[in-house]
Amino acid sequence: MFQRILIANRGEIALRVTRACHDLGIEAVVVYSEADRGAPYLKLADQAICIGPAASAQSYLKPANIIKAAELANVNAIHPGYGFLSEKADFAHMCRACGIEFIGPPEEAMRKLGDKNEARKLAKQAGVPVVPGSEGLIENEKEALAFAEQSGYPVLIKASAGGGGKGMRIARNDISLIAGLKAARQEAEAAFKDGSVYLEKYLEIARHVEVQVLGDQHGNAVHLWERECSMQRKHQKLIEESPAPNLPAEVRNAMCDAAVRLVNTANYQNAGTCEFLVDPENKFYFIEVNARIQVEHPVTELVTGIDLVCEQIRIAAGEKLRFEQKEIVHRGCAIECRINAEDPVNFRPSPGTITHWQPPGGPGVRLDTHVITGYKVPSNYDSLVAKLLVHQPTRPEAIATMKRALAEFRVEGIQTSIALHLEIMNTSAFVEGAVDTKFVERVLRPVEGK
Ligand code: MV4
Repeated sequence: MFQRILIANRGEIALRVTRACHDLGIEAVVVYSEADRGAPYLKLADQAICIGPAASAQSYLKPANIIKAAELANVNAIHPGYGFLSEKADFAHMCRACGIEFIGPPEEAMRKLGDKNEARKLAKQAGVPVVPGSEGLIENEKEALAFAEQSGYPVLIKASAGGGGKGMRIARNDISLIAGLKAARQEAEAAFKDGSVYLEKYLEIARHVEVQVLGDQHGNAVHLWERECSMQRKHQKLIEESPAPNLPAEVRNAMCDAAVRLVNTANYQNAGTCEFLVDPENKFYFIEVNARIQVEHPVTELVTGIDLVCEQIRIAAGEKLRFEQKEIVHRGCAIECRINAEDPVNFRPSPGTITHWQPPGGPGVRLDTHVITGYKVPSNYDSLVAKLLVHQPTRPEAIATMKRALAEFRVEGIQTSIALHLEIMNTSAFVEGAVDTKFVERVLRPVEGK
């Protein structure tokens, strides 16, 4: 097992990984930018090293700075958390080339799955259903028009290198298809230096359900059931839960089995997530793989009792998975509300100093946060300040506990999404589990004229 790990991240996930290290008797070295200097969570690590100025591009996103810190602290491994360098195959390669284990998948699996067109090919190979789409990349307008002719509109243009909605365009006719093709290419070229795109039939109404997987270095892979992640706005998730409400058992089992087949086909290792769309007929379609630990991983920890970050570390250290599929039992219902420092009306970030912080607690409640009273939320990074989770035997009980916890939660000095979450918990469509990716704009913030 590793003696010392460097955590190449910040905020709540840096603290989450610090705690996993300490649970395993490993020293945690955390890095910080000048904007995070003096942050209270840094004191919980065994060592903290400054890696540069506030701008992510000059600190958390700078491989050379991270590796330098790792060599200075003489660590055995680097945990990238989520975001930042977590899905950069080049960074994983650099770490391992320097004799430092990257706590994540093999470089090859990251490269293959990071390319969404390649991931689609792998899924097909594994017998995993994908959204009807183009055979491969779209080279010209003629190919695009031919696919649209054959499948019918609407179609969705997707960037191979994309993710989280970047380089995506909906086309509802030939004109918008041709314009969208150009726009998506340009956006993807600018953002990822890769303008390649492919087409899918656009599913107007869909739920977003993802399956948590773990694979070890010895060819063993398991799933840890699913998370319903449809509650989002502008590609930022708001609420995640498990099990996915109103998902028939046979669909759920087939989706989880499909995720494991894909993991095996891709020779995937460590923690990962297979994302699916589920249409109104409960047909599921693979869309992409997230080759990292995700923000919402604690939802799965609550319903399975498995510490995913500890398992990531054990897997990277070469240990065999400690459980078989049949031993992974899903118990009860877990819900997570992402608490952001944001304006409740326009959802814009609301950074600043937290003058009062009174966290909720009690039975069935877990709060993952790096925040304490007096903490200053920097304006340089994303606005997540806490993840409020509940775990109860049934969904109605989980919702009741979430309402109790949200009502207890007091934050002053900044604006937060706490009230928004309370509103959602009191919305009948949410209570019924009638969620899809357009829930927020349709039910909560109906846009005039839409
Ligand atoms: C789709 C889709 C409908 N049809 N693909 C959004 C980001 C990327 N992860 C894939 N996304 C979607 N792909 C087809 N063929 C709808 C979305 C989508 C979405 C997916 C998951 C969560 C939120 C979403 C919000 C808008 C659109």
